Amino acid sequence: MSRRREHLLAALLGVLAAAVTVALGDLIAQFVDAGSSPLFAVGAWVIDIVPGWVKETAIALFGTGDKVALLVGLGLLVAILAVAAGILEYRRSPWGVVVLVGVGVVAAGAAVTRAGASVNWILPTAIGVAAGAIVLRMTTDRLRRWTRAIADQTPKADGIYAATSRRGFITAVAGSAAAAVLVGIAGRAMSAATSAANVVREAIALPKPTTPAPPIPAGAELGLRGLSAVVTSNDTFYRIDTALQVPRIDPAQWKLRIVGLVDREIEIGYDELLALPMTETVATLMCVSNEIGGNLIGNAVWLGYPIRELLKKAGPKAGADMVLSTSQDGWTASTPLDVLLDEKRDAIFAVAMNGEPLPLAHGFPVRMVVPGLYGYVSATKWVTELRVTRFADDVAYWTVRGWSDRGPIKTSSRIDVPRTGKTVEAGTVAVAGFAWAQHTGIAGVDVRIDGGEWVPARLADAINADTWVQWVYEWNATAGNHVIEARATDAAGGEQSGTPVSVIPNGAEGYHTISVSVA
Ligand SMILES: Nc1nc2c(c(=O)[nH]1)N[C@H]1C(S)=C(S)[C@@H](COP(=O)(O)O)O[C@H]1N2
Ligand SMILES: [Mo]
Repeated sequence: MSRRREHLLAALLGVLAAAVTVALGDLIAQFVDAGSSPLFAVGAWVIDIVPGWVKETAIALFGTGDKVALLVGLGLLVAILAVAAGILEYRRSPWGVVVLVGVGVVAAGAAVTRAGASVNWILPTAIGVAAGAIVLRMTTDRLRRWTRAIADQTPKADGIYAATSRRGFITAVAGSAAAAVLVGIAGRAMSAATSAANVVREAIALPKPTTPAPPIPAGAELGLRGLSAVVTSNDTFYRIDTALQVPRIDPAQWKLRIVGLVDREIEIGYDELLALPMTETVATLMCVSNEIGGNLIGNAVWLGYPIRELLKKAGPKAGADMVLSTSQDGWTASTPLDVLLDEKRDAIFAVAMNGEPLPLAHGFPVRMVVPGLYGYVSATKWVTELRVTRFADDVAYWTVRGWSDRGPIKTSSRIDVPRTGKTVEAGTVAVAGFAWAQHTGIAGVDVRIDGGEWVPARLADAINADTWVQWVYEWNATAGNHVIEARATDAAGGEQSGTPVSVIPNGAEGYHTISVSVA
């Protein structure tokens, strides 16, 4: 085979490996976050770092096609690098793989440094590069065997060896190419499904609340540096669920059914639900897996329809004591029936979160929000069915896995500032955090320094009894190392327990304790 032909084939193998890398990275990104796709992450990063004049020239040249131009440009760059990697791997293995990994490191770096990224954003690039490297190694190896077989032909083997090597090479290339195409199609199809769901979501006109929540008191937010905001934004709100792939539900297809021990079954669609009188409520959602001091807790303004109204219409039968809610993806939660029927509790089918239709990851189009219960026994996202039943007859997803069948939230507190391990200056130091006892309310927070006397902190204004409350304690800090603890007391007189208890089976207990050095 001619040198030229060898190099041409090696270059194509580089392009094939790059295609595998990009396609698989894009598919994995659909499970992590669309923004973590290697090509898009690098593109977004380039947009951020190029000087203003380059951007303006690009816009002047390509107009609104500037982003397409950028992606085409990046594609060309990737192609050049891929050709180089293919030839290098063929001639000087493992240098081609080194080039591939090097480009991967840059792309992964671009991905993790995106706004809102987490370490998981490395995964699409890492997995893509790993697969690309395997393809590059394997196919260049097959090419080498084939060309060697042609060169080595002895009279006896007479072409047979060369023919088998050729077949091996073609099989490897065709297999990898087919895989790249299939993976690429799957990734794009999934991405299209998400954008379709997002387009539908963005077009929704939310109804005005018939029962609006009272305005949030200005004094609810202390506005201290390092203290989380009293209302959590949608993009910083914690997310916990078993969904590997966020369900994408078309509201036009969505139906909620109420079945089981009821006088009459009920079925309602999304538009019918939106047409009902909506209640607005502020409530703090929390995960039972939240460790002491953890951040699996968030507070939002919800808009929705009271669950009790639909339950009353269905007419629960005597003997029923539980509602098993099921999500589109088959997850279940067991919620006490009396809690859902409570006239004084805003348990709702929520359609909006902080003034927006529910984000896909937070349960679009409809989820449950039940003040006072941990999420695993109440906050069903993508909810599609409520079965009125009995605790004796049905069990929920997490109950089977060792968690309690009931999960009222425990009175607790957290210290946000100073951060544990920090050094602060002597003098007045604001020690501040949150306390919560959803649906009971917070009566006070006490702080204790170095195991001394408990002293009261100042509470910010409460939004309502269903929300967490900020608190602050002006500490006169003296030089040395200190241990600070916080303890909440709820409006029913219940005091946060200081004896450490693990999160399983029904929520952590203990004081959040931090250590700081004062200089
Ligand atoms: N469909 C579905 N809903 C779910 C879950 C789930 O795994 N699947 N997890 C629950 C748990 S354990 C919690 S703590 C809350 C978290 O809600 P968030 O992700 O909106 O913060 O959702 C609840 N709803
Ligand atoms: Mo949870």
